Amino acid sequence: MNTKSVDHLIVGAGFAGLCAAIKLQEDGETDFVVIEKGVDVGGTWRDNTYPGATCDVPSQLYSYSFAAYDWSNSYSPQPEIQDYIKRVAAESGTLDRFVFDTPVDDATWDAGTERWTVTTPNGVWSARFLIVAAGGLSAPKLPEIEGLETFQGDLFHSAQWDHDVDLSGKRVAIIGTGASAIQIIPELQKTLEATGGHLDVYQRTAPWIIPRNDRPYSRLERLALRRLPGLQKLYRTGLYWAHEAYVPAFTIEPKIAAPARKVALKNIEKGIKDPALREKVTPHFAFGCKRVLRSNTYYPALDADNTELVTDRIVKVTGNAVVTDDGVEREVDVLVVATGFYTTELPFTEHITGRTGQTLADRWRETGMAAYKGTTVPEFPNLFMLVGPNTGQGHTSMIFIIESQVAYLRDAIRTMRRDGLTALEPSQADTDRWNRSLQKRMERTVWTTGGCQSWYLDEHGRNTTLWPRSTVDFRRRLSSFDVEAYS
Ligand code: N01
Repeated sequence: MNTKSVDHLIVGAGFAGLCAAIKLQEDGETDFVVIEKGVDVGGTWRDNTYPGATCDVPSQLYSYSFAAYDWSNSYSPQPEIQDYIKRVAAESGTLDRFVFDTPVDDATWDAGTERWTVTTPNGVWSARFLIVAAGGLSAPKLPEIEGLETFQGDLFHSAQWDHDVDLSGKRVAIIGTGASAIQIIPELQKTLEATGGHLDVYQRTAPWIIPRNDRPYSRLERLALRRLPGLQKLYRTGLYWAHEAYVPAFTIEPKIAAPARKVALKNIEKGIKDPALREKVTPHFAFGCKRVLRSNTYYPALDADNTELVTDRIVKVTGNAVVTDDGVEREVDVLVVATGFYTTELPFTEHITGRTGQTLADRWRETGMAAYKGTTVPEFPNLFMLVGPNTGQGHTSMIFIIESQVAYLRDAIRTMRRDGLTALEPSQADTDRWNRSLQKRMERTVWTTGGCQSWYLDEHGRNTTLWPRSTVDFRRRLSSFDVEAYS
C-alpha cells in the first residue's frame, strides 16, 4: 500500500476534529486529512439518535463561537445539532480532506523520520502531527450482567439505537437512569402508553434532576438572533457567566448547592404523586457528585400507570427475562441498556504507540489517565489530544474547552514552525506538576467527597475526566503555547 504524506492527521470528525480542521485551514495549514470511522461528520451527535436525544446545555452555548445557527429551542434537539455540524462542515470547504468509513488500526511514532505512521484498512498515512479527536464518550459500555449476551429479545445500547425495532405494544425494559436514560424514558413511556405497551425502568442509583426550562424561541427572538449582529454573542456571554459563576464554586463548597438541591427535591414532588415512588427516586449522595441532570418529563413518566421503577439489584438475564435479587423475573421483549461509555480506559488509546514502544493505553494503566494541560503526553511527540484527560465538563459546553485546546494546538504549530522545531513532547516534570495540582484540588470536590460512584472516577477513585476549575481558567492556562514545558 502506498503511504500518503500529510502534515496533520486528525482522528475523528465530531465537534473537536471539525474545529481543528477549520482552524488549521484558517492558518494556511491546509495539508491535513481527517480520518473518521463513521460515514458522516457529527461524532456523538451522529451516533446518539435515541428517542428524546437533546442537548442539556443551552443551544447558544453548545455551538462554535465562530458559527451561528438559527436554533429552534433554548436547548437543541439532536437532529438540529447534527444538521448544524453538517452545515458548518460543508460551508468550511474542508470536507474534501475527510476520509469516512475508515477506522484507525494503528498510529505509531517513528523516531527515525519523526513522524506518525497511521494505518487503516483504506490506506497508510505518514503525518508530522497526530491530532486525536476520537471523543471521550464514544465507546458504548454494556453492563456486566450474567446472561446478557443470551437475551432472546431485541437488545441495544442507547448510543446504538435500533430504529428497525417496532416498540408498539411491547414490553420494554431500560437499564440505567443517567443522562441518556432520563431523556429516553419519557419518550418510551408515551409511545408504549399509546400502544398498550409497558416499561420497566431499572434504577441502580437515583440521580439528581433539576427542571429543564426548555422553550421554543419565538419568531421575533429567532429573527433578532439572526439579524442583529452581536445578539447571539451577548446571549452566549450572559448564559456563559450564569453557568460559570455558580457551578465551579459549589463543587468545592456544598453549601452553595443547597438552593439547587431544593429545586431538585421540588422537581420530584411536582413530578410524582406516589410517596413510595418519591422516596425511591430521592438521591442519597451529595448534589453534584454525579452529573446533575435536567428534565421536566422524567418523573411524570415514572409515575405513569404503564411504567414500573425497579430498584432491586439485577442478578441475571435468562431467556427473555430480567431477574432481580428479590427473585422476581420480569419478561421483556426489548431491552435497552443506557449504561454509559468507557471513560477512564479509552479504547482508542490501545492503537497509539509512542517513542518508547509503549501504547498510550499501557502507559495510562501505569500512571492513570493523565496529560499535560489535558492535551499532550510525555513520550508521545507531536500528539495532541482534544477532549483529553481532565478536560470534561459536567455543567457547561465542551465546545468552549475544544476551542481552547485547538487555540493551544495552533500556537504550538506556529511556534514550532517559527523556531524550526521538528518534534516536541511535554516534560514529565511539568506533566506531573500539572496533574498533582489538579488531583490536589479534586480531593476537595464533591465528585470525590460526595458519596457516589460515577464515570468521572477511575478504578482508584481518581477523577481523571473532569476539569475542576472554571472553563475561563482553562482557556487562560492554554492561551499561549508554553514551549519551555517541552523538550
Ligand atoms: O451514561 P451514565 P449516560 N446495572 O454513565 C447505570 C453525556 N450525555 O449515557 O448510577 C445497572 O451517566 C448507571 O447506574 P449508577 C453526559 O456527559 C450528555 O446516561 O452507576 N445499572 C447509570 O444510571 C453523561 O454524563 C447528554 O448506579 C447500571 C446509567 O447506567 C454521559 O454522556 C445526553 C449498570 C449510566 O449512566 C453519560 O450518560 C446524554 C449495571 N451493571 C449523555 N451499569 C447531553 O445532553 C451502569 N448502570 C449533552
